[in-house]
Amino acid sequence: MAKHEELPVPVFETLEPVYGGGSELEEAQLRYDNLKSKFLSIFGHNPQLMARSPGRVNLIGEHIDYEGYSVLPMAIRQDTIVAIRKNEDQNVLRIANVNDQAYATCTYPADPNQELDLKNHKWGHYFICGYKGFHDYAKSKGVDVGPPVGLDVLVDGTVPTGSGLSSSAAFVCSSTIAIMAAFDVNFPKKEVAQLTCVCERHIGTQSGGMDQAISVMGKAGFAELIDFNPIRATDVKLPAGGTFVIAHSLAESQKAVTAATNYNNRVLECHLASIVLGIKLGMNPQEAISKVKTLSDVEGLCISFANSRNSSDPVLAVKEFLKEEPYTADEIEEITGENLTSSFSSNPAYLDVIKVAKHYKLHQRAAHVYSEAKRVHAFKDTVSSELSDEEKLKNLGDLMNESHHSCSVLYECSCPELEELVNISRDNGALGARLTGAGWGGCAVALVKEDIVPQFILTLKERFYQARIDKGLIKENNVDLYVFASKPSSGAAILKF
Ligand code: NG1
Repeated sequence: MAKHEELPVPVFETLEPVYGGGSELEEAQLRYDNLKSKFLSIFGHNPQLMARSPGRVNLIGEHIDYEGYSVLPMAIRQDTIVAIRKNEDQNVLRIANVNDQAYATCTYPADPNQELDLKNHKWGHYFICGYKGFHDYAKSKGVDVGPPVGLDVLVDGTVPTGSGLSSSAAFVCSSTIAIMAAFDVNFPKKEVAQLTCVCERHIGTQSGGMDQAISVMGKAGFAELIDFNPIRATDVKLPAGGTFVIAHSLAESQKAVTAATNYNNRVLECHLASIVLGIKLGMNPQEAISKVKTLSDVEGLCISFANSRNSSDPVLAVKEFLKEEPYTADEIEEITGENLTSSFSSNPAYLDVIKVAKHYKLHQRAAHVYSEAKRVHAFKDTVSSELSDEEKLKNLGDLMNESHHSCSVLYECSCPELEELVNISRDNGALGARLTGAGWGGCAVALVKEDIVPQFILTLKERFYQARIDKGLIKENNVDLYVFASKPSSGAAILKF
């Protein structure tokens, strides 16, 4: 039997296989009906098909996907649906949103080689990432999709934006899959995961691939251990009796806008840490600059060093060879023998980071990455161990707490609102709680025993959200959009009714 990741994106004619039954199915039915009738009234014809791709919550393994390490997320029920139709009469891409108050219709040329104007950020840019990505990939595979044609597109998203739940990947993946299906193509899921990871980088972030992989390959009832190079998904059945509660800190993390000081800054710090470690562990500086890209590239050298001290922990090399005080650019250039700007002249995202960075915390970032990578495997091993469900849940909670500490102290990607939320969660019965996704705002995820979930959510409402409702930050009737229990949901699908 073909492996899960080698299968094409599934095509369904009904909504049940995606949304199950009950109230979720009813809600979904309403959304699809609404999408279809709006499409008709905006564009004057029915959509050819629809594609949906979900958001995700990462359970453990933060900021390590771009370093080549496995992560353990699950798909959530919130998703983005893209309705699409080829329009040969118009040579433009017309991208509308059901929420037209917040997202005005965008128009782009049909040329797949167009460049995105990143200084003028528009929500439709994410669709164009998928559009460019599909065309580039089809070309690289020798698939002839004919000359560019116009597309009419209507989008409906329920993944809260800037929340660390991957609204961007849900949008890029559903767009790419809708475009792919509109051109009568269906690549295997692992190829879609890879191409969407690469094409989302057109938006300016150096995305690692976790979000697209889980969005495309998620499975109802399972979290997934996602490995990279090559991309692979392994089902992880979570122990009975525990539920993940997702809670929004209400601090919005605008990843594309803050990339130079936050997300891409950390990617560059890890890259620099790996080059410096490579050199300290015997590599020639030129070779390190040209060959070493990630901390996983030098993990073998770090482990060999650790072995000489009767350990297998790469963090030992970090402690030995990377100083705790931040490095200045001059200090790094002295080690590498090359100017930072010329080392990374082909990477505009890095150049933006270098322009504004005061210093680089190599020790802390590398210590986080190596220790977090280990926690992912400890999490997976706990789940498949012989322990009782009760013991498993306790251990998973402890690992989540350790992960949060590392994100907060070593990776510095938390914020006061997330700290408050995590502390309230732990004080009120969570077995573990941590920020999820990129951080600097967005959501926390807490592991909570099933029987206390309603009480737990109520307490969060009282202790965290009420004050924010009083300040007018959110509306009382909307609070369920910001705090909810989540089950592992299904991945991307094409819907042809
Ligand atoms: P979110 O939380 O969706 O911004 C980002 C990256 C992931 C991963 C996490 C941190 C993108 C699209 N996603 O996720 O690849 O690096 O941060 O673990 O850039």
